[in-house]
Amino acid sequence: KFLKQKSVGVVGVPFSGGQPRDGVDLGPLKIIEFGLLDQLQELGWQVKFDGHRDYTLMKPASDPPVGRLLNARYVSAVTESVASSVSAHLREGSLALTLGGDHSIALGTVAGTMAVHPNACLIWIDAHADINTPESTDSGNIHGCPLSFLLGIAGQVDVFSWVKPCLTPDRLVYIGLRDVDAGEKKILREHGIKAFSMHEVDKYGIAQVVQMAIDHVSPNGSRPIHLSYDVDAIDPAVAPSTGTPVRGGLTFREGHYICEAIHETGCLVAMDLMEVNPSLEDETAVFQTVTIGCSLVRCAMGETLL
Ligand code: B3U
Ligand code: MN
Ligand code: MN
Repeated sequence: KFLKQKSVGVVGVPFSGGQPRDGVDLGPLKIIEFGLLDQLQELGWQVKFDGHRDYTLMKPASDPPVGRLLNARYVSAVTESVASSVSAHLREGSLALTLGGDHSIALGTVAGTMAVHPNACLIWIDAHADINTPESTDSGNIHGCPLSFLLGIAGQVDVFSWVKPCLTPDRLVYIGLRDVDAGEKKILREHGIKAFSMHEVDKYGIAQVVQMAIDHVSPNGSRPIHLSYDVDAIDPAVAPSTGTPVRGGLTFREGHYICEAIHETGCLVAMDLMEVNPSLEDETAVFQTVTIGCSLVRCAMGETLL
């Protein structure tokens, strides 16, 4: 509905500066090595991929903490660049697919989407809420904070002055939450942000949850959808190679059902696949996690079981 042609621009972001564990920067390389681009072509997509950018060139020589925030200058520079890559693909009428990397990158992808589709809504699939403010974050890891910047509740942080508030609480919805900080719970409550935790997935079933989520952020299917998928939403028994696994997650099928249902809306304009870390756990675990990453993207882009 919102794309000019069946083409996808792929942005590979080998970046780990939003959190402390090495290896998540290898995610995009592994996902593409596993054949994702060919798989998308087989689904009928024209695939545009400029290769993996080397973001290490943007690393500042010195990047002391800004308040509690770690690597703030580096994260800011990388995400600003990602925002322009994503918006360039969207302006051409393509879907923008971003492969991470840690979830701080979504600061860039969502800003990029909103620059082209200001009315877009955001469906955030994650074990975590990623909505800490520079004041509320305990860890200082910016992958736990991107939504507070996008919503404009982060306060003034000069290093991130390029980020303009571009998201409103009514256009954000979560599925999969199960590890939310006390400060984040307060933010969700105060801003009336809709969230379907694993409790609601158990209670209503995934089909009803996805329907309610879509209806909430896109009444009458009127809005373009940005899907930001943190692989740690999936249960670690199924997708183990990720930096902050939390048990009690989405099953293999629940994780895929979300993507299938969002595809069926015909409104998907951008997708992120984040936090795949091929350096964690054993070879079997990496294989499982990377193949699931590929199949989640394929399902969001039209692969069906029949
Ligand atoms: N909420 C915690 C933990 C966390 C957030 N996102 C991930 N972990 N992956 C924080 O650091 O803000
Ligand atoms: Mn996340
Ligand atoms: Mn997470």
